[in-house]
Amino acid sequence: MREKIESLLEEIKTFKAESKDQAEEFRLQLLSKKGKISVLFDEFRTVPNELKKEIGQRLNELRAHAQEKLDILKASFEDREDSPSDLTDLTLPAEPFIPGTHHPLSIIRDEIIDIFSRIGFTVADGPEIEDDWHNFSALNFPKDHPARDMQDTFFISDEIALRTHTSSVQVRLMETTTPPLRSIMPGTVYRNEAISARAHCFFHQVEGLYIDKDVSFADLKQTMLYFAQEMFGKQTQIRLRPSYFPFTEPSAEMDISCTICGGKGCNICKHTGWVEILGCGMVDPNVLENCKIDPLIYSGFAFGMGIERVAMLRYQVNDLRLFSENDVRFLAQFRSAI
Ligand code: 2NM
Repeated sequence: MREKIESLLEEIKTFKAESKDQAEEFRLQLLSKKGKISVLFDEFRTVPNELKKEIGQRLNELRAHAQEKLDILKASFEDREDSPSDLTDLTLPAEPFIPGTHHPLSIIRDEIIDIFSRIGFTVADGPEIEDDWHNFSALNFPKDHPARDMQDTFFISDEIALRTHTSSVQVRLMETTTPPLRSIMPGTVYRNEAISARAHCFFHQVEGLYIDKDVSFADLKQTMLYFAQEMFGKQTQIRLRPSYFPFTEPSAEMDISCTICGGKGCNICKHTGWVEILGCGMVDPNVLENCKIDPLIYSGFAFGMGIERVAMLRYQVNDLRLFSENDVRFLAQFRSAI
């Protein structure tokens, strides 16, 4: 009997539990009703009377020992569940937090909004799925204009298409607002084109509109010069070339002095010293009339630019597809100043 008690004591001392389950196993083997200690208590009845006092004492000590060991094991596993394990070193420096970046088109769009908001332009928004009136008819596009062709525009039905420019938002604004009005419209536009380094089936535009009494071409020119110098630097020069758009008369295309070579001639400007940046003009009186604005009282200018084009010049990106491929090696290079 003594030897059995001693060997069990040794067993308890050396027992190691790695988990809650193993602690429970310890309880079952030693302390349960059919466990090794209970068996010893049963055997105790056969111990001769003169030894009962000593053996009884040893048995009680053995049980207390086992119970104490079990309590310690249980406590250690409960602790581990809601407090850091021994492996957590709270003095280590924190994991570095790597912030994301803004998309280059978002950075440029926000800069354009910022530049125009400083001279009183608000931002307007409208639907990307448009009807024929807002995308074409109100804007003075003749019925047989090539832009109305299936080859150039994504039609959803006879009357409904994906907008091909954000001028449709300007029509909505003119229809619902009495001048003066001064807004820019940033947004995605869609054209049915084969995808290449220079063209895509969708791109991003900012168009602007200013209508009031006595708005002149001089106002347009000065506003465009202000924009070019804010976006590309104070030394930037502009030049306007006569052009044609259905919704403006007169119309012009605007070049800026090449930001790369400063006008001396390089690959970007194809050795001309100038790069095209936007289209603009005085809003055609037909358009004003279509939008219930009296062209005898009011006049206005409008302009439109591709955000991709501005971003390509600012960041010297030579392939339009990079903007929509979501390659992080490209995107991670852009950090917004704002
Ligand atoms: C351009 C170029 C020139 C333009 C005109 C209008 C509206 F609605 F007032 F008629 N919105 N945008 C416009 C004028 C757009 O983009 C190259």
